[in-house]
Amino acid sequence: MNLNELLYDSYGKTISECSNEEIYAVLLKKVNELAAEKAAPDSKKKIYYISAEFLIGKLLSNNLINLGLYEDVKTQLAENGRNIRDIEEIENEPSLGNGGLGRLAACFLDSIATLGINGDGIGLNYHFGLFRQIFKDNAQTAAPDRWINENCWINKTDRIYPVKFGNAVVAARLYEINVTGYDSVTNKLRLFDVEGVNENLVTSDIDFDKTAITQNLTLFLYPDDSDEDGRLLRIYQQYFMVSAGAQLILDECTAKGCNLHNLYDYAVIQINDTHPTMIIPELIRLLIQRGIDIDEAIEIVSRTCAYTNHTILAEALEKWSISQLKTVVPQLVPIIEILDDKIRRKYDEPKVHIIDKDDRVHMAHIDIHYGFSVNGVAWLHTEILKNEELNHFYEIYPEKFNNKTNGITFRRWIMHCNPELSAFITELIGDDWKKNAGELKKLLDFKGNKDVLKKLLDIKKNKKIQLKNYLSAKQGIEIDENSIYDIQIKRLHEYKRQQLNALYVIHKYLEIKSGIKPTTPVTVIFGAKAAPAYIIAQDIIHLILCLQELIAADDDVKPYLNVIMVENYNVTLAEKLIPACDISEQISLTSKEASGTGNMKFMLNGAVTLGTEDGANVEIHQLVGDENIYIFGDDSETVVERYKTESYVPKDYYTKNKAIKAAVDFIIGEDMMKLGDKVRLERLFKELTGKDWFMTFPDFDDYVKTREAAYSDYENSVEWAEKMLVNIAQAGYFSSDRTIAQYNEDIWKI
Ligand code: 26Q
Repeated sequence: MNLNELLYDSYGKTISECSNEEIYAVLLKKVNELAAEKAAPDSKKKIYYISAEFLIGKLLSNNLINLGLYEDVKTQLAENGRNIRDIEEIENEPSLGNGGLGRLAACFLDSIATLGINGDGIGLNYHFGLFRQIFKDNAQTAAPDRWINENCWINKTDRIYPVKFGNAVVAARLYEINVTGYDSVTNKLRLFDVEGVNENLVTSDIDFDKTAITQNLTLFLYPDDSDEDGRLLRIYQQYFMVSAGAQLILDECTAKGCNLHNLYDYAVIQINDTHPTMIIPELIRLLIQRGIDIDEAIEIVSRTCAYTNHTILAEALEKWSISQLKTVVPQLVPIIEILDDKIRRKYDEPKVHIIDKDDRVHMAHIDIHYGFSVNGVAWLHTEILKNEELNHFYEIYPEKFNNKTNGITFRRWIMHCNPELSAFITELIGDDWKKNAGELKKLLDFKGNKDVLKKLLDIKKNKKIQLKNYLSAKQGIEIDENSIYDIQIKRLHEYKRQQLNALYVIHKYLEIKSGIKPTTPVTVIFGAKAAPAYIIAQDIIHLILCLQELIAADDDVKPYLNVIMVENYNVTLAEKLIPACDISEQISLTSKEASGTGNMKFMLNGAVTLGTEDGANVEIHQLVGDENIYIFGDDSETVVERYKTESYVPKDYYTKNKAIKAAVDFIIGEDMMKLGDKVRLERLFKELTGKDWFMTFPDFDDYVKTREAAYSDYENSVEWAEKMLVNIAQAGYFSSDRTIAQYNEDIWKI
């Protein structure tokens, strides 16, 4: 690609004369053309990955890497005094997801294309992605995040499908984003948008008229489901997505010669959590409409659909009431009733019925009964599904249950975000690891090689300086590159236990105040958005922001401990934070985090995990061994048992354990009250001492001890670098290429 020529054709200017915006626009257009030329050849069978979220992140560099153009473009820019990182800055991040589930879908699309598998994503073209987080008075506020402009990656098509609701018919227009594979084919992310969406419905912040369905369907990605209007809109969104998606799938299959009786030979539909579950009754409805009898329609659809579960938190499992469904999608209700009736005739156990005694439809139950595969997203998670949460279903259909441990795309999560480390790895073991991640194991040969270990430390230091400069320039935050970077970045949720990390910070603060000072200073970094309606999560953010302010103003403590919460944590920021991290905080209450994927990104970039034996941490632990991970906390049996027997009383710990009492009391102590909001801090104090639903107190002592052990081990830089090396070497298993190969081998069979 000759960038000067391209720019000259468009603007009559050279690289050095063009603005960053102009260079970005020209690259976008050219990359889009080149990507389209690599469109995957049609195969008979195709995978449709349907998901309410695709957290794709910025695409320019990702696409340049996948098309093999990155180095060339970077060099041409550099030769003319320009930096590709400045061009990247122009792109708006499409935040079309809340967190892990959405980001997983994006990594999967990358790997599906990379493996040359014919497969597309199906989702929604939200005009505003996840809200932009702005801190004001030590609290989170939310602003709309518009990402669509004339220079973005969506391509409009002329395909439109009608979607019929109880009270309206809307037109779903298809938009497409090219999904490039690494040195491979291009697939598509197909996003439906309602014609006539009205951005003026937004009143203030992220509030909008939730009842104007025909104008608001694709206005916002949902950050929560806090009120009735909101919940109804969520059902409208879901049906809009699955109805248009089902029509698209049937169209494509029939165009390839499918007679609908053999749909499963042409399509496999992977249902990403229960958000797209209505595609099952919708497909059944469409097949009946096209002349197939209901029993056969059910059989066909059951052989086409597979379901992935991402959570064991009961409150997160979707249940819609029959009356809600009657309002939004009355045409599906008789079908759902038939699906339920068939189950009731076979099984007396109410726990496996689809409609419960309160007339609520359990969406996951539809997927399990009427799909051919049910998978969890990490070994422990799948075990808990089989033996606890979904045990009644497992006893009926043991053959449907399988595990697919999550993975991440190495193109974004090392090659793009850490080119320095990538280049060094290639220097040591050659280039094959980029396509065959298992090759990273060859790095183990360099254990004990002082030069290699030193170089790893140098690269880490360099990334720490880059992060320092970025945060200073963008957020006015100052950090010390000679400190330990201890990072927890993920959605704010009580089960993920940012509050436990915050209690440690208080404990450490008090220790420093009493004269016990760490050898190496520590920078504790948080990044997290909280659902606007999730009050306790907001309170935890408030606590952290107050601690940040308190410590920054305390000259006794500041040189040893720095606490910061980055604003508006998103994919773009993750790409800067992860390569700079020394210690990766993965401290969810054991049994609660289905997998986690941040844990994998950190290890790949040479951070060492401090975590519980939860989700994919279990597999990380197995791969790296006790020496190269810091594990603490109660095991999942203990936790599950404690819930069952309701035997946990936080007050017992609070009164008996001095360190816990001191840290928790501090929340409502004089210093914090001066800075913070009394209502928030007292509510959080009460929550912890009275409920502590995610059991931070029982794990507190072990957490402190283990964290101190990690800090102490950090002092021996050679030994630490060896831990980094082993983590990188063993991260190959967590390539999403491996995950997708397993989905294809066991489920999709394309
Ligand atoms: C549901 C109803 C109404 C509104 C929103 C939602 C909603 C939205 C997003 C429910 C759940 C989500 C997202 C869940 C999620 O991200 N789960 C994570 O999935 C990752 C990928 O498998 C795992 O690694 C994480 O452990 C899991 O928490």
